Formats: sequence, structure tokens, C-alpha cells
Amino acid sequence: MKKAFATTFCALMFFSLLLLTVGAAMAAEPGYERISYPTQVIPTIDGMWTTEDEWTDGEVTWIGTDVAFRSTYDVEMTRWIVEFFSDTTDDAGDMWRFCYHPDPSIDISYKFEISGHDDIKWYLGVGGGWTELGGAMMSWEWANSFSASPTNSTPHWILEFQRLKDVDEASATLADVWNFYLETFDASNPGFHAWPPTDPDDPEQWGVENYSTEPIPEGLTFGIMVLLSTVSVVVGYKYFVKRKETKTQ
Ligand SMILES: [Ca+2]
Ligand SMILES: [Ca+2]
Repeated sequence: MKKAFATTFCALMFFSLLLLTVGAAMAAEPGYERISYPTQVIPTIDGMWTTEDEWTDGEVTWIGTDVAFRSTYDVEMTRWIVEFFSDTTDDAGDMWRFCYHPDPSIDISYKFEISGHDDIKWYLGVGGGWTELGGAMMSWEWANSFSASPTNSTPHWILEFQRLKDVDEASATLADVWNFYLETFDASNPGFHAWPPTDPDDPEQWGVENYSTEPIPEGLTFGIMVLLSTVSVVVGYKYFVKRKETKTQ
């Protein structure tokens, strides 16, 4: 069993190094690298946990204790849920903001701002400036609601969104690894909640959105408050392997 464990650990370390190597393709904020796991349950984009297991296939990334978000990917989509636990008020000035730089090889970014929970604007960024884009967003779908969830029984604001990976009428195709920024704002309780807590106008200060080809390890599916580093994935997998070994004894 020790040999099997050592082999698994070495394999995970090698896999982790691969992730780090791929993730270094574009400059990013140090220490902000997260992982999307393959979609196990295709979510309904309705702005809430539609079923108890809808998002247990995505690892949790926390912004302090106020916000948590998860993501998954598959051949068609990248899919996301954001929960703003401390926002329990409906204000016209509330805002969700997310930005991404889809491909390290091109100088194009996108920014989305949802204000007052019903008005979305999206922007094209080139060389540090933003230009608002008009028209429908055929490749994006989003919804938010004021709901309780399996993670918190107190109703709070929840956002779900998803993006087609390869079909987009107006934006670039997603690379395997890309830079990402997320920010939430509660007008009743102003404060800066962002991942990373950096400049939303500078893609090289955003985090790295990486991926794993393996389903999420069991030990990472619920309630673990970790920053998603490569080390945390290795530790999580060790926990998973240990539990599996215990079950078979
Ligand atoms: Ca849902
Ligand atoms: Ca609010």
C-alpha cells in the first residue's frame, strides 16, 4: 500500500508540475491559480442551486468569508456559480463583475458587469482600454437570484453563468488556460471582494484559470476553505486516496 501511495503521490506531483508549466503561459497575479474540474452534473443556469448536487463537482474558491465560487468545464462549456453570502439586500448599485483574457497569445480581454441584478454590459479590452460591445451575447448565458442554498440557509445573492467554449460570434476562442478576475459589490455594505484583489483593468494581475482532466477528488467537494493551489490539490488527493484505502480494508 505504501508503494501504491508513493506512486500515486509522484504521479500527482508530475501532473501538478504540468499544470504549473501550462499555467505559466501568461503573466498573472502570483498565488492565484485555481482549477476547474470536469462537469459531472450539467447545471441549470437559473441563478440558484437547482439541485443539491448541482455544483458539488466544482472546487470552492473563497474571497474572504463573504464570497465563494466554483467552476467546471466540459467539451461545450465553462460553467460557474458565485455565492455572495453577505449580500442580503436588493440594491440598484449591487454589481457582479467578471473579466477574462481568453488566450495568452492575443491581446484581447473581456469584461462583464451586471448591475442591479438585471442589467448587463460587456466590454472588449485591448491594450488596457475598454470598449462597450453591443448586441446579444450568443455565447453567454447568465442568471442571478436571491436564494438559500445547500451551502448557506440564509438567502443571499447567487450568480450562475456559462460560456460556450468554441462557438462565439464576437469573442475569441478559449484557450485551455486563461486569466480570470471576479469581483462582487454590495451597495448596502460597500467593500472590495475580488479574486485576485488587484486591478480589474490589468489582465496580468488576474488569476489563472487552470483545469484538471480528472473528476474532483471527493475530499474537495464540500466546505473546505482553501485557496486552490497545486499543493492543496495534492493534499486533497492524498486525503481521497486514504479514504478509499480505508473503505477497502
Ligand atoms: Ca442552477
Ligand atoms: Ca445588496
